[in-house]
Amino acid sequence: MIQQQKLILKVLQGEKHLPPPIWLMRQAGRHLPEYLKLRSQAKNFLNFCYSPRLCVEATLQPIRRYNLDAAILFSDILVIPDALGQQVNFISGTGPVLNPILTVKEIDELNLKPSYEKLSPIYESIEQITEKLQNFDVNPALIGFAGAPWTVATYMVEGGSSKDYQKTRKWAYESPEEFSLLIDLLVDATSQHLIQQIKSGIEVVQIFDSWAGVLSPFQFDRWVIKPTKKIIDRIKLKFPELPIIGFPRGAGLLYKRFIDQTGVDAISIDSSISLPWAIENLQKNVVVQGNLDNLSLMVGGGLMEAEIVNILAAFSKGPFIFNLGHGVLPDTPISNVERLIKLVRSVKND
Ligand code: 1CP
Repeated sequence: MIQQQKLILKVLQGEKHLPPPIWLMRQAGRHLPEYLKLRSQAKNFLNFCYSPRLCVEATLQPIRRYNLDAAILFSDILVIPDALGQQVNFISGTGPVLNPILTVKEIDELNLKPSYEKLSPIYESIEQITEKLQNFDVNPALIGFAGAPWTVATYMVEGGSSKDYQKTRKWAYESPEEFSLLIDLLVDATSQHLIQQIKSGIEVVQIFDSWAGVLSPFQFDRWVIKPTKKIIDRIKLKFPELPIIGFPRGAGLLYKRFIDQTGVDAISIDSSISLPWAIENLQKNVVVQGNLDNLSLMVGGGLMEAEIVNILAAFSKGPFIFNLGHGVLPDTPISNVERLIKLVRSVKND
């Protein structure tokens, strides 16, 4: 049987489609009761990510429940520091805790390449998910991902989550040559990891730069645009047709420079971006994805519905993928997600 090309892949090639395809950042995990149940089967979060049985199931859970147009591989951006030999722990109630990297000596002590042995269960999971996705009616595509070097570096240097990223930003100002050793290492590791994901069956890549918005424009060029462009160039050299979505969250007006200079096929916009500005400056050149406020989804009701209608009306004239401005929050009611999907899928071509 010849399968029709997947809707989200058509849109990523620049086709306009109503209703638009929909998937949600962080659709797996946290807000799903079935995930919380599954999660209790592994003590340690990274072990969960490295178990094909658990990873495959967590990836498929939101597809079974919501019939979305894409599944996103269940994994984490911090598998890269872990595979580079940095100690990474996820502590419940606290979040990730890493042994901070603060000197060139500590950068030198990292592995030059991410350990294939550590990451290979992820590639094995991708093969299994690809096979299982063929059994779903909506024909969902499989999205792979990695954190962008800047965002991953903030965790490696701060030793976990941060409010102001002071140590990382300070290092980048005080000694850009030293800091670039870490960024370059991450460019290599991230490119390899994404290429291996694609070889295993991933159909779309998203690069999460969740903390891109804390950099000044000059620093943004150096630590967000340039490393991202290098990763994209390396992927495109091997897989020129494979669509890549960039997500430099919080970049504001710099989103324009990001799409002009990195070579992304699509741009995921956060909720702060004005719709007319995005149509004029982004959607004319690339596919746009976004940008419902994740808090609006959590609260639901009439205001959420008005926002959804606005977003749909604004982006309907070009290629568009419905998504949030950031990931689904843990306390989001299932019924709000169901309402969102129903509303998006009820849009008609006029
Ligand atoms: O025990 C648990 O269940 C841990 C919670 C959890 C989950 C479910 C973490 C810890 N990571 C994940 C999965 C995850 N992380 C996915 C796959 C699930 C899906 O998308 O459906 C993805 C794509 C990520 C990506 C990720 N991890 C990002 C980028 C996206 C974003 O939300 O900004 C970031 C910044 C992380 C780091 C991370 N992982 C986990 C925590 C608690 C954190 C720190 C977040 C912070 O600093 O605010």
